[in-house]
Amino acid sequence: APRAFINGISVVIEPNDTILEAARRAGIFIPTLCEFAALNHRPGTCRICLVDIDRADGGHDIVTSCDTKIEPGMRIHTRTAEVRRRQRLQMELLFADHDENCSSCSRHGDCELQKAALWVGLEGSHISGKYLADRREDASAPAMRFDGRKCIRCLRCIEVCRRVQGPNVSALTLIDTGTGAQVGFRGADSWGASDVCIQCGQCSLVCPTGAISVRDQCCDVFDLLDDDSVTTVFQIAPAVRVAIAEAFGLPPGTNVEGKIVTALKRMGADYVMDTRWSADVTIMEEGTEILERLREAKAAGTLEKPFTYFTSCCPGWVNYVEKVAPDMIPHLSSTRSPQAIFSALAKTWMPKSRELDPKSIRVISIMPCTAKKDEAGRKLLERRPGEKDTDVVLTIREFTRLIRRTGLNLAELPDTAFDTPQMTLASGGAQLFATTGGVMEAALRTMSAITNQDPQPLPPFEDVRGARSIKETTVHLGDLGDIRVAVVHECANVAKVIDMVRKGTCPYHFVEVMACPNGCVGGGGTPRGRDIWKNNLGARQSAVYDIDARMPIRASHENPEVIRLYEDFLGAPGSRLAHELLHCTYED
Ligand code: HC1
Ligand code: SF4
Repeated sequence: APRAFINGISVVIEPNDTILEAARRAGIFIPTLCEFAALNHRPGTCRICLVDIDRADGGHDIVTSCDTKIEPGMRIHTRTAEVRRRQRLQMELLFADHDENCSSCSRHGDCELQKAALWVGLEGSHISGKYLADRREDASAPAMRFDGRKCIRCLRCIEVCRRVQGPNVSALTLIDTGTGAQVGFRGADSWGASDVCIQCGQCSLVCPTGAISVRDQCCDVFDLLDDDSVTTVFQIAPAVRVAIAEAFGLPPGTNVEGKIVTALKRMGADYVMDTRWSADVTIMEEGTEILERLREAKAAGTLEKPFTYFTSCCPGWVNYVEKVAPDMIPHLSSTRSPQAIFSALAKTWMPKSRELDPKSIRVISIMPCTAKKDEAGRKLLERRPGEKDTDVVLTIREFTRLIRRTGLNLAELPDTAFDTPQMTLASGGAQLFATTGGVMEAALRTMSAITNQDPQPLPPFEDVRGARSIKETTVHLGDLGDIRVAVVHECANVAKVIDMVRKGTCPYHFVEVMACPNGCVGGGGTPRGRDIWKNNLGARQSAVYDIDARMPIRASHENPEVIRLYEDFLGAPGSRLAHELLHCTYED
């Protein structure tokens, strides 16, 4: 195989290798900043990854290693005095146009720019902030925040948005030119006015600095915890327990459910409960809704040419439908998400069954998701004008800050059980919600048990497991016969399905869509870091399947605390009260 020499070490060259790629394969470190391997992104804008190449005439070329092809016989040096001098200069120039206000930055303690400064041995930032261009700050969006004075124009955010959510979203774009060049919002003056951004937060996961962050609501939660007249009810999303570990130095996928409960109890939480319980309720409502539609179609003889129904628990996907594919609104299930169902019942059933003052209750959800903040603010989910069922949503990253601000280290905490089986006890199916394919698998367990009158827990629906972008399977549902379903994650992949629905050629009766990579375990509110994005999702997904396999109840309809909800309060799935509290309409 052809070879070259880096720092005197002979390295193998693969076709089309850049110097950076060959170096990495050989375990030789070159500092980089704008480059992002998981997106195959190397815009060459930061110019930190400089190396020195010996020329045949005895001279030297200093080049960027991320976009320079490595040639056989090349002699490359990564740490010459000249390379280090230029890297430091490059770094100083980046800081000249950076608001280096680290103490209040969202990236404090976890900043790629600071890391790069360390790598190049920055000695002093003599011109830091001296040439700060007039860049915007934007706090107009429900979840996402932009601070252009922290942006280093690596363009990762623009790339991740286009790649994950597709060209119909592509909400971020480069505006202006020269020194004024900055990230802006396609077709809009502000983030809040964007009619394509779905608030999924993927951009915040890849941003190297504090330029893109999430509205921080930690203080809102401390205020509620401090207020003696308030009953705080926390709900923990299915994905949170397996997606926070990295933030406290634990291996990805570690289940820290019991530690989360301990942390919240030490903060003074009144009730710590589980969104998985309401995920089981979602399955009861959605399953009943879909089965009813399928029975109607069978009676009308139209089952062969299905009317496709989509799940509606992912708020990024719901935003996508409303913003870029509103003709799909009639295809969305009317069932609210588990977050919204939990909150509606915490404000209605819970005070009744526990003799609490409903006015004292505040619901705080801990979510892997940024778009859940947006969902919580939806007008169409208000029972009375201005009254929100979900009071505050904290992403995992905010929750991490909340824990640190309380002086706790999650990794060292003992386990505590959730408060109560009521509004907590869950099936394995509910845990599956955290991964792509999980809502579908949970729904299939219940729908097939009901229609096939099979009391046994079902084997795994292997075809909807894993991380392929589109998965499909056929299930036999009693006298309804064979029903076709599909599972999609990342909105970029859903365009094909929508296209088929529009053309009348879609073969699926029921489709699950999650906007984020691998579903909620890859949500925009999960721990961020260059080596985390996409790389840790497999471990989190396996943890989800593992928890499900160990749970005593596997299917939503077998959950005694769900059965009790219907006996005690709602009557039956799809009842009038269930419709009033657990279903919704969408914004046309
Ligand atoms: Fe999700 Fe859901 S699974 S959307 O991915 O349906 O956020 O975890 O809480 O609501 O249950 C997120 C996760 C979450 C809802 C549930
Ligand atoms: Fe400091 Fe990094 Fe924030 Fe810039 S982005 S202010 S360097 S912590």
